[in-house]
Amino acid sequence: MEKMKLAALVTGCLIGLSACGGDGDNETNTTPPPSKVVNQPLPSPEVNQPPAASIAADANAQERSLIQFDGSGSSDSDGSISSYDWSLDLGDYKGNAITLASSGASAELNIGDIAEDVEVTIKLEVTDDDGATDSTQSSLLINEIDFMKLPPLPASPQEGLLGTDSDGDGVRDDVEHKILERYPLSIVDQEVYRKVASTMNSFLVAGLSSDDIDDVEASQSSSYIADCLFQQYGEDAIKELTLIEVMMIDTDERLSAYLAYSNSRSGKVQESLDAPEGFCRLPQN
Ligand SMILES: [Ca+2]
Ligand SMILES: [Ca+2]
Ligand SMILES: [Ca+2]
Repeated sequence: MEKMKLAALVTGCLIGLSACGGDGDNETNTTPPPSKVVNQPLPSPEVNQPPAASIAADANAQERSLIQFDGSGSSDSDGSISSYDWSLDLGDYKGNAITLASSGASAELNIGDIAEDVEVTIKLEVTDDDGATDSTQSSLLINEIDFMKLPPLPASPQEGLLGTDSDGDGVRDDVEHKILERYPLSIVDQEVYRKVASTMNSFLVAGLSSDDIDDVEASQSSSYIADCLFQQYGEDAIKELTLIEVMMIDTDERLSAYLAYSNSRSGKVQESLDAPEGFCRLPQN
C-alpha cells in the first residue's frame, strides 16, 4: 500500500505541479511566468548610420576651363567613407568637349570649346565602411563666350576698303562673324583665321597705295601668314587661305586693292620665313 500511495503522489505531482507545493521543493514556484521573460530588455544590435554625400563647387563656369569638385565634405557619423563614385550628366549637350576625371574625393571637369551655353550635372555617390550609400548632385551652367564677345554685325559691311571694325581689333566685324561660323568649336582655328584676316587688311591698304609698298615688310608678312596656315592646316593651307580671301575680298574696291598688291609682289623674291613665336594667333578682345 505504501508503494501505491507514492505512485499516486508522483502522478499528482506530474498532473498539477502546484499540488506538490508541500514536498519542500520551491524552485518551480520561483520561475517567472513566460510573459515576463519576453519583456526583459535585450542587448541592442549595432545599427549602421548611413553616410552623407556632399559636393563643394561653383555653379557657373566658362568654356575652355577646368572646374574642381570637392567631395571631401562627405561624412559618416559612425564610421568613414570608403569610396566616392563620380558621374557626369551632360543633359542636352551632344558634343565631346566636356569630360569628367576623378580621383577619390576630388573630381575635375575639363571644358573645351562649346558653341552655346550648356548645363551639366555632376553626381557623387559615397559608400561608408559598412556598405551604406548616399548620393548628391551639383548643377553647373557653362557659358559660351566667343559669340558673346563678338562685336555686332555692321549695318553696312561692304562700305569702304576696310569696312567696319567697331572693336578696333584689326579684323572687320562682319569677317569676325564669318570666322566664328566657320569654326564655332575651335579657338585655335578662329585665332589663326583672325590673324590672317588682319594681315590681309594691311595688304589691302598697301595695294591701294601701291607706289610705296615696303617690299621687305610685305615679303615678311606674306611669309609669316603662309607659315601660320601651313602650321595649322598642312596640305590644306591653300584651301583655307582661299576661304579667308572669300570672306575678305567681297567688293570691287577690295578686289582691286588686293590685285594691285598681288601684282606689285609678282616677280619679287618671296622669302620663306618661320612666323615668330606667338605671331599666328590673334585672340578676340
Ligand atoms: Ca556608417
Ligand atoms: Ca565658343
Ligand atoms: Ca573687329
